[in-house]
Amino acid sequence: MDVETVVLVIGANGQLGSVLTTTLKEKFGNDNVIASDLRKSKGFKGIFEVIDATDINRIEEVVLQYKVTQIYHLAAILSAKGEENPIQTWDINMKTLFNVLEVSRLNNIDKVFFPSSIAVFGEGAPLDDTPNNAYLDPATVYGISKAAGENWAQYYFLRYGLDVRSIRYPGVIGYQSLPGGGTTDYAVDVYHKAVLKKEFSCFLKEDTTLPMIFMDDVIRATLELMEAPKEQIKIRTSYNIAGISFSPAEVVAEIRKLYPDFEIKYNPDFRQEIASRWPKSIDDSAATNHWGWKPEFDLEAITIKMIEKLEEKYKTGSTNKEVLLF
Ligand code: AKB
Repeated sequence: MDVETVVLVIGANGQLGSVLTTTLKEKFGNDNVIASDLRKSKGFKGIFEVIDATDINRIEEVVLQYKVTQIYHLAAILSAKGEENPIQTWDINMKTLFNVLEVSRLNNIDKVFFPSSIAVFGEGAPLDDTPNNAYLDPATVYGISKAAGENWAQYYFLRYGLDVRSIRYPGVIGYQSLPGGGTTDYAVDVYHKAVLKKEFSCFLKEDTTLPMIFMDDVIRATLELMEAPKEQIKIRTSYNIAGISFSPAEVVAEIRKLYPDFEIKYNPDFRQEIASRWPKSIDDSAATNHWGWKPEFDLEAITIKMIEKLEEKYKTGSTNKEVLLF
């Protein structure tokens, strides 16, 4: 008899974790998804366990309690925030990953998901159509931790047969949740400001093109990767996936089709330095060839959906606070 899938999501309060948890609950059932984070978020419905992922015993306790079979490890300190305290960022990002890998190995977890990022690329990689196997010389501690993490994921697969799967996420854009501490976060905040009819101050220059992806696409990519037959997963470090590439000027032009008076000012800060070393566009042909990846949302579709959903949210008061992430 097949063992029932029971999923543990570590970092369930985050931008991606919160949406992924909801989708996983729809797929596997409320009783088979254990959300976890440092604290329970207000109004969360379902099974929730407080886990500090730097504590290996606590992860193992929850894994044993619920007979967990899959772990999605989404907790990490992102690129911009990570620069405030590089050694602490390294310690947290690596310690939490090692804990997840070790608990998974020792408890025969079926599958582990570990997100990597376009932050693994640096000056040694081509900026356009950056290939999956480009040279990795990241310039942020977050990028360094993700590049190292990818290699550890592969190590656990090769040495112990642990089925760890990974995607290099572009900047993620969604209306459901807020990002925090990333360099691509402007591309979420800009929509909130447009809907709130506020001027937007952008911390990147107007022509800074970066790879981005819509939340629906990124959730689908993650589940498609995790569902793919094992033999189709031929890259055990991490897969590039592309959504759409655009600059702040391009997103503003798109927003102005709906809000012609929308104003933006450019005040580049240290995040410009980070962004200028990241790819402008991504070659995701390996993901396409190996497990059928194909994005659906372009900039126009993203903009229409973001604005429609955020207008709805602000009207019903389900997002009542102004977004001040930066
Ligand atoms: C960040 O900007 O740090 C993240 C990422 C691209 O991984 N959104």
